[in-house]
Amino acid sequence: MAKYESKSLKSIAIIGHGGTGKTSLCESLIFVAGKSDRLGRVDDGTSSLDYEPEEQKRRISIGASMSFLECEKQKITIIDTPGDSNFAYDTKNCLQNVDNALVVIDAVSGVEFQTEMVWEYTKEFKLPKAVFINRMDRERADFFKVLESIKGRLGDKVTPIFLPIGVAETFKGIVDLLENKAIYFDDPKGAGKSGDIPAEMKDVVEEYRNNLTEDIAECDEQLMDKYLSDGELSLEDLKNGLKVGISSGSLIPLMCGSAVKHIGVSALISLILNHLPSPVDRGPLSGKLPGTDTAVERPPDVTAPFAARVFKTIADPYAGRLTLFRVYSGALTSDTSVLNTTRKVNERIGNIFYLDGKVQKPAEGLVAGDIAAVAKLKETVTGDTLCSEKSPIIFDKVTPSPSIMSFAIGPKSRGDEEKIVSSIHRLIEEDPTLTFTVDRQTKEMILSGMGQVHIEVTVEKMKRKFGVEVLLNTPKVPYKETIKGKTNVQGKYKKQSGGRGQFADTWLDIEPLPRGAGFEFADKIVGGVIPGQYRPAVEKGIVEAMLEGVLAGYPMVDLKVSLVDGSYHTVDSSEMAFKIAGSMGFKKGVLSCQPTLLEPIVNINIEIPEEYMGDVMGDLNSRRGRVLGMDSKGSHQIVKGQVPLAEILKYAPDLRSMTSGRGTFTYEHAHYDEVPPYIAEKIIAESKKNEE
Ligand SMILES: Nc1nc2c(ncn2[C@@H]2O[C@H](COP(=O)(O)OP(=O)(O)OP(=O)(O)O)[C@@H](O)[C@H]2O)c(=O)[nH]1
Ligand SMILES: [Mg+2]
Repeated sequence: MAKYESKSLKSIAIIGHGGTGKTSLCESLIFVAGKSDRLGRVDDGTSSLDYEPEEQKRRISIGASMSFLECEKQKITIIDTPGDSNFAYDTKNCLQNVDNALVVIDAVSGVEFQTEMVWEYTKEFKLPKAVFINRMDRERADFFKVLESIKGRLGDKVTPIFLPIGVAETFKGIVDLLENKAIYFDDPKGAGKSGDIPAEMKDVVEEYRNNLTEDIAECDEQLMDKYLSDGELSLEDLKNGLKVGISSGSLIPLMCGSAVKHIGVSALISLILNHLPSPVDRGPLSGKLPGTDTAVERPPDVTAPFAARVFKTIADPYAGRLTLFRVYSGALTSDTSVLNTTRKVNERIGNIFYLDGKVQKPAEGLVAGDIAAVAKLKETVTGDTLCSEKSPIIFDKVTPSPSIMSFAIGPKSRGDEEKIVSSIHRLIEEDPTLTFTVDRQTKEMILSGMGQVHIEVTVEKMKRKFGVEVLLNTPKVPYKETIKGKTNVQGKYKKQSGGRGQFADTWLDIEPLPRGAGFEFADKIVGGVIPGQYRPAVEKGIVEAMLEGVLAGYPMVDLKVSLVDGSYHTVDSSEMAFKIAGSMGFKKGVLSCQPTLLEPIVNINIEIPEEYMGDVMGDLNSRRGRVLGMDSKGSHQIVKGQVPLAEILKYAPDLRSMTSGRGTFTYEHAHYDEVPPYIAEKIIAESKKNEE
C-alpha cells in the first residue's frame, strides 16, 4: 500500500543557470524541513545531491539527483538538476516528468543564458513554475533589478509574492505579500518568526500587494468581478486564486531568499505545500496507442491502468542499471511485470525504492504522481514508457541533441580497446547524448558529446566505474585526395629471374570525375589484347593503390580509370602481374594529373542572440566558412552556413566564450571540397614528417 495518495504528492524540479545555488537550495529545503540534522554543503563536498566524485571535484552538478520531504501529510519530491548546458538533456528529461519547476536566479547576475534555456523548456512542457531569487545575502544583490531582467529577457510576467527585507549582509527576512506580514530568519535552523513590516517598506509593500491582488484577480473571472466590485480580495480568495493561477501557468510567483542562510526557505516550503499543483490538479497525460496515431489519455488515478515514463538511467558497475521513472496513472508494487512499449519487451519490476541522493529507501507501493526507481531492468532506457501489459500506451520523449564536440580516444594501457568499447556502451545507456564511432578512414575511436566538460567527465567516469583509462586527442580530419587533370599512361611489369618470369602490360586513361562520384573503372579492351581473366586484376591493383594517395597518403576518390590497351605473355602473365602493372601505372599517371587534397565540409546551423551576429559571422569567415542564409527564431538568429570540418574541431568552447554561453550550434557532413593550396602544403608537409 502506498503511504500517500496522489493528491498528497508534489514534485518539483529545481532548474536554472549554473552556480545559482540550486543544489544548496535543495540541501536547505532538506535541512529546514527537519529531514536531516546535518546540512549538506556543495563547497565542502558534503552535499547529498552532488554525491558523484566528478561533481565534488568540480563543485558543480553533473547529473540530476533527487530527494523527498515529508511534511504536513504531503510528500514532496525534489529534483536537483545540473545548470551546465553540457548536461541539458538530463535537466530536460526531469522537467518533462515533474509537475512543477522552480527557477533559481542569482540575485546579482539576474537572468543568464541557461535561465533562458530552461525557461523555454518549461514552456515546451507547459509546466507550472515559480521563481526564487537566491543569494540575496551577497554584496550587490538587487531584487528589483533582477525583476526587471526577468521582464526584459524572459518575456513573461512574474509576480512578486515576497519582498526582501534588507540586502547583502543586512538581508534578514521577507515580507509575505499574501499574508501581509514580515518573516525574520535569525534561527540557525531556518524557522521563520513573524514580525512587523519595517516602516520604510510600507509604500513598496502596498504597491506590490496591489499588483499581486490584480494579477491573482486576472487569473479567474469570478475573482475579477469580486475585485472590481469590492476593491479588494479576502485572504482566502487570494490563496485560492494563487493556486489556480500557478496551476494554469497564468501566474508565476516570484520569491527571494538565501539558500546558505536558510532565509525564505520555510516560506518556499509553504508555497509548495499550499499552492503548487499536485498530479491530480495537473490532470491526465496524453499518449498514443503503440504503433498508431490514436491519442489516448492516462488520468492520475490509482484505479486506471499503470503507465509511467523513464526520465533517467544510471549505470552502476556493481548494482547494475538503475531506472528512475514517474508514474502517470495506476499503481505499481514490487515483483510485477510491466510492458515497455518503446522497446516492445516485458520487464520484471523487482524492488522499488525512493532515492535520497544516492541512498535507496524502500517504497511500499507507488501511485500516480510518484517518482521512484527500480534496479536491473534489462532493456529500458531514458524516455521509455512502461505500462500495464493489458493497456499499452506510449508517451512522447525528449530527443537528445546531436553531439557537437568529438575527441579521438585511445587506451592508456595496451590491449584495453575492448574494455573501452564495452564501458562506453554502458555509459551511453545512461547518457544518449554521447556517441561512439570508429572512423572508417582514420581508424580512430571517436567519442562525441555536448562539449569539453561532458567528454572529460565521461572519461573520468570510465576510469572510476569501469577501471579503464583513456587518452583524449583531437580527432584526425579524414582528408581525401583526387585529381584535376587527365592522362594516358603505361603500366608495365616485367621480371625475368630464371625460370618462369612475370609479364603484364597495360595502358590506362585516368581522368577526374565530379565531386562525390567516387571511383569508376572501364574495361575498354578490344580484340583480347589482354585476356578477360586478367582485366579485373588491373582494377584490383588500382583500387588498392587508391587507398593511399600520392600527396599525403589519404584515400583517393572521384576519378575514372579506363583500361584501353596492353599486351600479355602466354607463359609469364598472371593475375598478380596485371594487378601490379595496374597499380604501377596508376601511381605514375596520377602524378601528372594535378593531384589535389580534399577536405570534409559540414553544414552548420548556429543559433545566437542578435547582438552576437557580427562577432559570430566574422569568426565564421576567419574559419573559411560561408554563410548561406539566415533565419530568426524568437529573439535569436540562426546562421546557416558551410565550413571545413578542420576549422570547427574546437568550435563548442569557442562559440561558448564568444557568446557568453548563449550560442548553440549543430552540424552535419555536407561534402568534400578542395583544400586551398597554402593549407594543403602544410598538411602534406605534416604527413611527410609523420611518415619519417
Ligand atoms: N552567498 C551565498 N552563496 C550561495 C547561496 N546559495 C549557494 N551559494 C553558493 O554558490 C555556489 C554554487 O552553489 P550550488 O548550490 O552548487 O549551485 P548550483 O546552482 O547547484 O550549481 P550547478 O549545479 O553547477 O548548476 C556555492 O559556492 C554555494 O555555496 C546563497 O544563498 N548565498
Ligand atoms: Mg547543483
